[in-house]
Amino acid sequence: MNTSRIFHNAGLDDIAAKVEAGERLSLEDGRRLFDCPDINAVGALAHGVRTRLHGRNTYFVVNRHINYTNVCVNGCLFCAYSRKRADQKGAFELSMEDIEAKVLAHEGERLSEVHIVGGCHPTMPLSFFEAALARIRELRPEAKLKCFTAVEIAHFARLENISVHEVLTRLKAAGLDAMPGGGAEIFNPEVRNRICPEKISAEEWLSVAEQAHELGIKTNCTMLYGHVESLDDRLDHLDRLRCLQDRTGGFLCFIPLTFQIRNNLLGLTRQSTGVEDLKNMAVCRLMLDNIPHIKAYWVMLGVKLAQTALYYGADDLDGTVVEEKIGHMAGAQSDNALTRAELTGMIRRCGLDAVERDSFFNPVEG
Ligand code: V47
Ligand code: SF4
Repeated sequence: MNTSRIFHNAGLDDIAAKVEAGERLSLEDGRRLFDCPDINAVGALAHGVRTRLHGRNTYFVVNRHINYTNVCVNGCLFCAYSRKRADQKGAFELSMEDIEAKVLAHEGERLSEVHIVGGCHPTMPLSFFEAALARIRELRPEAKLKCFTAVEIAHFARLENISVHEVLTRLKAAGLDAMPGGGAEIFNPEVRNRICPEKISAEEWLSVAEQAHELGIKTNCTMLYGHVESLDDRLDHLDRLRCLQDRTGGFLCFIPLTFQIRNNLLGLTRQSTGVEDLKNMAVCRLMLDNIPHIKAYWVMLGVKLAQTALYYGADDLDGTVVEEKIGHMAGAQSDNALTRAELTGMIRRCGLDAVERDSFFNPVEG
């Protein structure tokens, strides 16, 4: 059966025509895609966009994650990773020496990215992070530094009693190249109030991202889904991201984060199904018409579903990761790390072309 027949049978003729013409989909179109029972038709539309943008190229990065602390003043109810106080069981704080040791692990292997995020610690000063970035730059000059979510940036500003602009300017001067996309969760204020009442608002998150973009700092963006939000909340979230992207063009990659249910304080016990994850991936690709890359984060999805998602709109798998904590403390079943060879094999065995990249999606010679 050809694809136009598939779209016709799924009642998606008009949406397929818009996608073909490169027209923006409305929120109603997005809702029809979510409600369409034919997951393969929705996936085929998204795969068409992914192929138009990237062909068979499928990106990955040789990176390592460093979580500098899980002590966090925010106490989001979905978060299994954080601890309110440093003396609580399971709480940790890395020293400069700990960070250096992590950066120097696997010293013989080229590292393209260091991804640093942590809790909003009540006392760790901005000067510590400036010194850490400068030290990592010295130890790993080849690596791009993708560090601190908008939530952490806003936290540093509050803690130091300075503006977000000043925090960003100082971190950029210390070596910050780009920022990861965490902390966006779901922008709807009622949902935010239920799942992370202490966290910065949607407006503040978007404002930090906008200020970073204005300073030439590219960022990623995320959506945490599969908890208490509705499908319309997801669409509102995607719409707010693409509206900011229209203004700044500063988002590189979007990562849908499927909620991991273990150890949450919301009483949620239902893990999203693979079908829901794939449908969501496809709808995100179709709605975010101005964000170049969509990531299938293997840590949260698991390797096999991440591979399948490469045919539902995703073009990136993130990377080697090494020592992921946030998803695993919430029950993610994936390994803690993949090697370059494993990632390359994972992609090639799906019939796609593996492209090793840096944080900006520039190809890196393997
Ligand atoms: O902001 C917390 C989420 C995020 C859970 O930018 C959870 O390249 C699922 O943003 N289940 C941090 N998700 C991770 C993140 C990220 C990861 C990889 C790459 C990039 C990138 C960004 O993790 C948090 C929060 O939204 N999170 N708890 C949970 N139980
Ligand atoms: Fe803190 Fe981030 Fe966990 Fe919220 S999600 S409690 S901000 S570490």
